[in-house]
Amino acid sequence: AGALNAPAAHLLKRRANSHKGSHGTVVIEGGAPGMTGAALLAGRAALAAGAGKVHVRFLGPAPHVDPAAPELMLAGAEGAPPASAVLAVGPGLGPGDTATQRVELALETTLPLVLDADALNAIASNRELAARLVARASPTVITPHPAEAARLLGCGTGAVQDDRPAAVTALARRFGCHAVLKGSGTLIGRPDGFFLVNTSGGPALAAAGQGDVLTGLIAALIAQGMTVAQASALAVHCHGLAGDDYTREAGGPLGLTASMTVQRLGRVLNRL
Ligand code: NPW
Ligand code: AMP
Ligand code: MG
Repeated sequence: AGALNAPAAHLLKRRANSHKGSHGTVVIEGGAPGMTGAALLAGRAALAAGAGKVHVRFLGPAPHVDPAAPELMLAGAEGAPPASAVLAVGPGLGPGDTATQRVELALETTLPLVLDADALNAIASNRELAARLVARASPTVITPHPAEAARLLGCGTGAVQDDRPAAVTALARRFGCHAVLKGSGTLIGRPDGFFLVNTSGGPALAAAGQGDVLTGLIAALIAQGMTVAQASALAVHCHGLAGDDYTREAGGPLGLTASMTVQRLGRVLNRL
């Protein structure tokens, strides 16, 4: 996935006179009560991956500031989102009518869209939302882990894991979008059935919030000019490299938190 996407990495090279407006605005929606951290992790990852500006919109009361990333702009998710290059919905979004409504509104926009976590669970449990995703013409990527993929496909997690290439192909074909089937050997599928296999990453990434970081990373690469397909593959590859770097330096996979992965994104991306 990394080698095939080397040309896309050039989009991250900065002109000497670039400014924050050159690097795109990301909007993240999620962070229901009890899962505020998921949306914050996605937002922090988007900043760390070079997005010009990042708004995080919460389903519950918004924190006034993220002390670990005061650069983030935080607000409630009601109403229309601010103008942006890309919208990512799902980290910590939670269940319920408000979550469903956010996914519905996101599908109506013409923005590139990253759908993760509870946005996927909403689509899996609502035929109307699933039909809207299928009908969506603008670039979209869904990023399920195996259990979320199973919900989307109406099968068990075991069936997904028994034939992951078949599962990623089914997801991309059924929903007419790009699909990232996460887990060991993440697969990145296109609607036409072509898929890439990622070889970076390992069990250091098997930790809470790592998927939320990946969502913010994909969104940041789209904001900086990559297509959804390029951003998905390169983000998965780089997320894995951050895990591999940690494992090498720490002498093993234990101890990498999602917050630590965020701190490593700049180094990994600058290396491309
Ligand atoms: P098992 O246990 O094997 O049967 P859920 P979630 C499976 C937010 N978060 N390979 C596994 O099933 C998210 O953004 C908030 C195989 C596992 O138990 C969501 O909005 C955080 N199986 C919400 O929580 C930090 C795999 O899926 C089950 C697998 C719920 O998301 C955490 C869990 O899936 C979290 O990100 C793999 N590689 N990976 C925060 N700090 O605010 C997963 N599974 O039930 O969809 O729950 O992923 O925790
Ligand atoms: P989530 O379950 O949504 O938090 O996503 C977990 C993230 O960590 C995904 O990007 C997975 O591909 C990655 N991950 C988890 N476990 C492994 C593993 N054993 N090997 C490689 N990547 C993993
Ligand atoms: Mg997740």
